[in-house]
Amino acid sequence: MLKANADVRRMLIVSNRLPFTISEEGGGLTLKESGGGLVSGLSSYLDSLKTSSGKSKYIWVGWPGTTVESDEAKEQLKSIASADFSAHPVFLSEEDMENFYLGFCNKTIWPLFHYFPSYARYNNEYWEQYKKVNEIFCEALMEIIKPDDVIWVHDYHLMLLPRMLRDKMPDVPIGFFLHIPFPSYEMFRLLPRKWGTAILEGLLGADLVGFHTHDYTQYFMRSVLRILGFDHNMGQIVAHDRVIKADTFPMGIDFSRFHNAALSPEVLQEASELRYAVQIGSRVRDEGVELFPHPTPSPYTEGVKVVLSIDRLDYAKGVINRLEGYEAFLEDNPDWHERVVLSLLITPSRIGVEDYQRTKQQLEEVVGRINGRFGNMKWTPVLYQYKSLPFEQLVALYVVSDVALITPLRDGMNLIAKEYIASRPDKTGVLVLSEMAGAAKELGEAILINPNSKEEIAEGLREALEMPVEEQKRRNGTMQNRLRRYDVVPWAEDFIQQLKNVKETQARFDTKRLSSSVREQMRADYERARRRLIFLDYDGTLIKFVKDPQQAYPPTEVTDLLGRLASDRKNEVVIISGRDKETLQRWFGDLRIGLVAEHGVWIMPQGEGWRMIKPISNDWKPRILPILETFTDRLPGSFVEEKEFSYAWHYRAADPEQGPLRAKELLDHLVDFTANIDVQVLQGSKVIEVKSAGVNKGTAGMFWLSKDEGSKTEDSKHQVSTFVLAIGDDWTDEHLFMVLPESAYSLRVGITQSYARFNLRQQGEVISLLDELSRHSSAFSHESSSMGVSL
Ligand code: GDG
Repeated sequence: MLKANADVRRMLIVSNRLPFTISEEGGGLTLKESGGGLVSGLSSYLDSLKTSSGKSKYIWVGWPGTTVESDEAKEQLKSIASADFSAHPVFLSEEDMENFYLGFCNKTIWPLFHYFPSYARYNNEYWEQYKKVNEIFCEALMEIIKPDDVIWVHDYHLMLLPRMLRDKMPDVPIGFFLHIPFPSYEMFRLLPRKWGTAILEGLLGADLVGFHTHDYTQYFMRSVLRILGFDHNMGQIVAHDRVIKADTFPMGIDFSRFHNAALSPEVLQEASELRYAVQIGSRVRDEGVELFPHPTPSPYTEGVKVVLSIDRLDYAKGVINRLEGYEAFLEDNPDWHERVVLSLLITPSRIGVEDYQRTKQQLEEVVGRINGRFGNMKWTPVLYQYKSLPFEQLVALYVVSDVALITPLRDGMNLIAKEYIASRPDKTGVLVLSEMAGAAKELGEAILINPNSKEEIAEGLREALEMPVEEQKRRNGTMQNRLRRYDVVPWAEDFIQQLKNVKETQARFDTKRLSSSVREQMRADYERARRRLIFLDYDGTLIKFVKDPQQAYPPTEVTDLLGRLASDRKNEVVIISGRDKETLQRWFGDLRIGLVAEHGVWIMPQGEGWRMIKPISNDWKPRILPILETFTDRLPGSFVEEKEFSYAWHYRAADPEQGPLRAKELLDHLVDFTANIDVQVLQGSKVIEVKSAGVNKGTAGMFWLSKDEGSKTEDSKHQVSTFVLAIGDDWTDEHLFMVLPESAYSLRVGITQSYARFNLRQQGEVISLLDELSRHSSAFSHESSSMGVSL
């Protein structure tokens, strides 16, 4: 069984980059741990996945960050990566990376998913390369994967991988987590349809798809509905033949790592030096305790404050807006001149993408403008660094900063905001945070601003700088408690636990799934039976649904199959449908089978004419029709089908979101309206039926079943009398399932709760099952018809 802490199963973590950088020293390769949110975040969780003997129970699979040419170097790297980092490298050439990483990942997906559609390039070569690299990852995984492994795929570089793996490993647990926003449908649909479809299908190859916020999860499910047509119920999606879950897991940080580092002597020393270096004051206060006595008095006034800004170089991080907000703040608040500095740290990133280089130039221009405009010999308003700092220096920056100003235009989560709060052991400091960052959903006590408004940034900054210490502590205390509780280990454990739950849900459905042993038994019972009664629903059971029900006439494959079954004289085949009797007559009239129309209003035993089981009236029809017509007018793509004793309001061809809403409204309306009329209102698959009460598929089925009572004979040897099989796909078939004898084989198509004894995953399985039975008919029973019970 898959356990949350995975001490039984091995975990394969798959991400674009492995958590180290490679350098060549003395002719050999040296691997050094690299930073980054995912890496630093996950490492403490992964540490918990060690056996008692210290052996890792995980393998990290990804690109090692550089092109490795020779086979010898590849082997060397493989063995060092495995020994030192428990990692398995995926080798990619520079050309692979060009169109894949710099291309599709960072010029198509990244801008689009961060709401920069004008930056997005739609280049077919990028797409082809994206597919190819996902395949390369799949092959690399197949080299090491074992059936008992748990796979956790990370981020937008590998959205096709879950499906590719699923095709090769149908049962292996696969989780996928997206670290960036999933955009709204309007943005996602900008992708060419073929790509968008493949990406969604790719993700649905996983068992669990996770996002940082509820909005991203909802947007994903909306795209799945609108593009693939799969609806969801509380995040559970039944796609093709599997249950998949989409859910929200706001990623946590390694809280104590930052918190403890902020108290460590090395970091405090570093912070003290920083404070001295920027000459902004002589002390960091920890509830009144002086931590850093300063050797010389500061040239600045006592109250000088540091405002922190740290980001990877990225246009989505909103650094230019931030600088403009800071500029507006300095403009509006001359009293703050010389009393505040903005410490701007930009970490190099995606060097080869032009949009990033442009962003760098622009932001450097604005830094120059602000310093030139407001600065003087004593004061540099923006202290700018373009580099990556070691961990201790990073935390030291968090420690010395009175305010963190984080204003991304879009950000999946933003870990810097969380790390800043965690690195304030005395609970002072103020976080000014963009409401466009996923982190804003959890950090409501921060000053939330809209990053598109420099006025809001300026005002937020002023409020932060003037916030009383008690208020700072109150807010940070609440945020720290939250971040401490749901830090990265519970986050990862929660994800893996949910993955386990999905697997259990799938297994529950699988227990009702027609297994090969039950199928074997069914075949044996079928063969031995003296008489066989086979009830088959039509739409969704014998054929797939189509948008226009009149186009759903039976293909030859189906009529041939029914003909074959019916030609065995032991068999009585009954099509039991909601359709009108004329259509059924036209389509199946030539076959030697029984028919039931309008959900049981009309029956036609084989070789006889149509008749009603009991007299029913249709006086109610003129009152119902106007209601249905009104709803038809209001929902393009819907229409009313009139039958003798019923109406069907179809909405399969309507908008997939609006359709169910209107259907619910109509249903409520009809239930109220028909309270005193002798009709029943049924909800089928994308159809609402109103029909005369008193008959249903169950009452119709009873007609054939009760005939059987009179003719019951038991084979003395096998104790088998009538073999009853019923297959249907929607809840109108449940009426039939309910009246069947216990020994009957009742099968519901689709993964859903049912009175049926067994589930078939998809419509195609109905055909193969009947085909198999019909071949048994032809092999064993045709010529023995004289032995059968006469029908
Ligand atoms: C993506 C999503 C989401 C930064 N500079 C230095 C440094 N860092 C570390 C920080 C932090 C990480 O890098 C940055 O994480 P972010 O969350 O801010 O942003 P992305 O890199 O864009 O990450 C983002 C994240 O994935 C996780 O799901 O939150 O929305 O875009 O951990 O500490 N670390 C060191 N020196 C630096 O100079 N040592």
